[in-house]
Amino acid sequence: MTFRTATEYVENVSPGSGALPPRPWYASSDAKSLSLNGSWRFRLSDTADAEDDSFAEEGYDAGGWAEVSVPGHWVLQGHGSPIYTNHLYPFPVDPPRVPTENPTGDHLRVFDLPEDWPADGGAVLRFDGVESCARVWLNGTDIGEFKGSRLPHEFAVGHLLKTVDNVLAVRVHQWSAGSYLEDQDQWWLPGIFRDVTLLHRPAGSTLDFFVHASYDHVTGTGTLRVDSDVDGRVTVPGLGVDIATGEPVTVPVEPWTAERPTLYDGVLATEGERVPLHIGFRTVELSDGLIKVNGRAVLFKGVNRHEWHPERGRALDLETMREDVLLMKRHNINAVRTSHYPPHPAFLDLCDELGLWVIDECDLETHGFTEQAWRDNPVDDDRWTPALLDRAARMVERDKNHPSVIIWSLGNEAGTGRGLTAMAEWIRGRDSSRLLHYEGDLGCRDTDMYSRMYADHAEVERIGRGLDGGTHKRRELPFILCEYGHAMGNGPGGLVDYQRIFESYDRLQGGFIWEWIDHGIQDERYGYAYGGDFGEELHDGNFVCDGLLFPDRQPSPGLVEYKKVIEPVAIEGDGDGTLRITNKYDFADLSALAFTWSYQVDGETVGSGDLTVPALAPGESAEVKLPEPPATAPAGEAHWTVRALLAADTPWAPRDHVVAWGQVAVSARQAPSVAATDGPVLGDALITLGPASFDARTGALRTVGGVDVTGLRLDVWRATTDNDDGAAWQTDVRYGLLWRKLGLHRMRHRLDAVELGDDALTVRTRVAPAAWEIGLSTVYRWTSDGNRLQLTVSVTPDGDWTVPLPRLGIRFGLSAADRVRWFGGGPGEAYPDSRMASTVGRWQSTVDDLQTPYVRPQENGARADVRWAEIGGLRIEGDPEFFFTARRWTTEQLDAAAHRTDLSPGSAVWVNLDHGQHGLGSQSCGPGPLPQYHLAAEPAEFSFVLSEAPASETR
Ligand code: IPT
Repeated sequence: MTFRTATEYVENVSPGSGALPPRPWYASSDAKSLSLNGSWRFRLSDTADAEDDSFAEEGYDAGGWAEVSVPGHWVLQGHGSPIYTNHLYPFPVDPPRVPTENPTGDHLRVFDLPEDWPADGGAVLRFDGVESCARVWLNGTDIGEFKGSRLPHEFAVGHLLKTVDNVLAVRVHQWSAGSYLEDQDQWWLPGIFRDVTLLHRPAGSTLDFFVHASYDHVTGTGTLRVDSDVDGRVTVPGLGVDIATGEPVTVPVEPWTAERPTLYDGVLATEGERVPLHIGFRTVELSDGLIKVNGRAVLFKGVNRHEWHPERGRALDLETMREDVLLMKRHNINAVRTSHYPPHPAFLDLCDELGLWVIDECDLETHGFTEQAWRDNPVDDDRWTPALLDRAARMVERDKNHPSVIIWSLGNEAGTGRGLTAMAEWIRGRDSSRLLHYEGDLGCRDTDMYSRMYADHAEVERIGRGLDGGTHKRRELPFILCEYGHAMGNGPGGLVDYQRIFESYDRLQGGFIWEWIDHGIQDERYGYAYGGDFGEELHDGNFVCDGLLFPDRQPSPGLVEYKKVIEPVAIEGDGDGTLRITNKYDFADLSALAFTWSYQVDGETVGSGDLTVPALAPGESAEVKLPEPPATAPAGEAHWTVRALLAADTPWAPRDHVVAWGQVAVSARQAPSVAATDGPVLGDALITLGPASFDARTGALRTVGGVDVTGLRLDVWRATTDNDDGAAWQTDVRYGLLWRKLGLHRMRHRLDAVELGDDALTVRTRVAPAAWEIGLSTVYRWTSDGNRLQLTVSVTPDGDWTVPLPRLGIRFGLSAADRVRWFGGGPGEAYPDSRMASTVGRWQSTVDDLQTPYVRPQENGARADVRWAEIGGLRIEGDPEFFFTARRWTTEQLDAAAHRTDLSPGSAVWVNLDHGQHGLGSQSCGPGPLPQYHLAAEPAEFSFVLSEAPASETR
């Protein structure tokens, strides 16, 4: 027997039925609306058809049901669990069928109309986002069902409304045919996760309107035409415009750009309603093979943004959205790709208002089909094309009036197919004023730009030179990296190397870091949970935590680095008293910035003032003379630090916010030197040398003055980063794995000799892992002038070293330490290929604050270029400068931890002083560190001078 069940719609490829045609999202000036957000009654079933639809009927008693917050995801409110898989479908691939186990949430809300709700006109019920499929009843009447999780759906409901006790029933299925189109790399989070709103639609109000506002950069005029399905008038008081809908007008305007987002407020007045307009005039075009806005090529300094909140998932409130935009603006980011679905529409309002270029991406990804060589891919199967076109239309119609949106993207990682071409054709037919993006279209058949993800530096350079081949069409097109710089864990490294390439070739129009924020879920057990923490049978662990922000939106060092790498003003010099200042904005001159100088000697500021810099036009450079160094400056290592600050408050940051900076060394550093005047003296159990004592048998350092030191020895291991470990599918060598295979995390230290010379204590060792013949002959040479102790470490590799070292330096334990002071790079961590943001200066911190809290613990917290540091009563000077790290756990403990909560402070503080670190790279989903950032296993010598710190404040 075959039968059609009442839930047949769930597995139907159709986008749904009953909904109104899509249209823009806006807050009407005068039509009433009623938010239906809040607490709803909720019942969870295991299958789509476990319950009949009687709950939708008036009078149904849901008093015994649970409650959930709408917008929200039920799995984050105590009902079921989130699932993270990355690209694998968490159910058998048999499109469009989904499993019988299909968590289904019945949602119920009873509402009264406000007293002033007009009796006339219609009403529309709007859902801004429901994952993944919903059926809706109002007052017992089935009004339709829909799929398309991050897209709006509206239903005409005026005829069903009552003044009181309206019963709105929504049945939400976690899995549906739509799930096959929504295989983005993120948590699967069912629920009504965006707003639900009832909108009054007065008679004679517009349903659909399209604001066309272009800018002619030659004449400086804008042309406005507002098309509306209901005739009306358009007024823009700031421009003296008062025109009929459908009628164009050309007037002098300030254009809209992400750098200067000029919006003109206007009104579209139809017989029934006044619709507020925020008009930005700009023209997007492909010309001379470049993406141009208002006649100029744009360089994208972008990020990929998923919507994320550590407690609320993808149910973002307005403040969180605003925080995202403010954080982007404050970190010099000028573009956002809404990976991989249209965001909450209010986010685009913020992009219009505060200024960001937007690639608006459709809610479409079928990545899991890659596992079957893309067979049965819905985008190449005509049965699914109506669903794809529905998705394209819902995005374009909703977002078409945003000046910030300059590019439509068909989706992400959906292979290739006729359905994508159909989407592209439909979009071009509907909106010819924007460009089209889709990364999977390698021949650029349907797109206006060649786009790739994670291409390495060399390939990007070849593309810049036009040597990448490809179809004829592609060779004529500009290039963007829609994803690069995989910000998982510690990293990404190599950003500045990409930026230099972007800036060298016109064809390269920048890129978008993957990604904005870690999708960690706040969790009592772990701090932040990631894939596998909810018992998923398939998952990709912490691959879901790969953002520039930690889940709580604290900027990671990767974001601080990116801000520096993409700063819009270059401040460079070579210490000869002049600076070269370059305006790297695409549109703005430098008049919004004020420049300051300061002069540091040994990291202490001894003078400061304002610097006059001409209001350079975009692309222009000027030589600017620095003042004379302050007459009072003492001798020492000196630097100029020059900053470009906001000259006045802006909507995104206050006056004096630092936009760009540069530091120029004036004089070289004097390396520490210790005259070897003392000799080692052998006692009963100890050897003494100057202020220090050593174990007489092993030569191990015991004390420096009153400071106990334990376990000082060569160290080459770091708790591997996500980028060291690399992604499983990477074909390039992954050093994290090789290092572990070779046993660099379990080096043995063989003692060969303890030699007492006239002026030195020499300890000879060989450091090597079990099972292998490779090793590091390591000699520790100790000397002293009676007050200070110098250690010179000489390392000579022996055997066939085919891998670089993770790190090279010494480590030791201190019994007590809290405060740290240092002169060198700071305030944050830095690694060889991520050190642009590190500023030379005097810094201080606590040991706890030196830690960077990566969601999965790993190597972190190294301060670069350290001249000297004081910790635990010890002063350490380096020759040459070194990387400084201190933590309350060992590297082994850090390496073993899976979550922050696995780390608990011990009594000792472990200090690493590194002569070198291997670069970070981006191999968790991209290229590893460039060769110049490899820490080769080769002969090395470095030294440290140890003494008691002058003040006890660093104990
Ligand atoms: C790429 C995806 O587009 C993105 O969603 C995310 O998964 C990212 O990788 C990794 O975090 S796809 C990958 C095969 C390059």
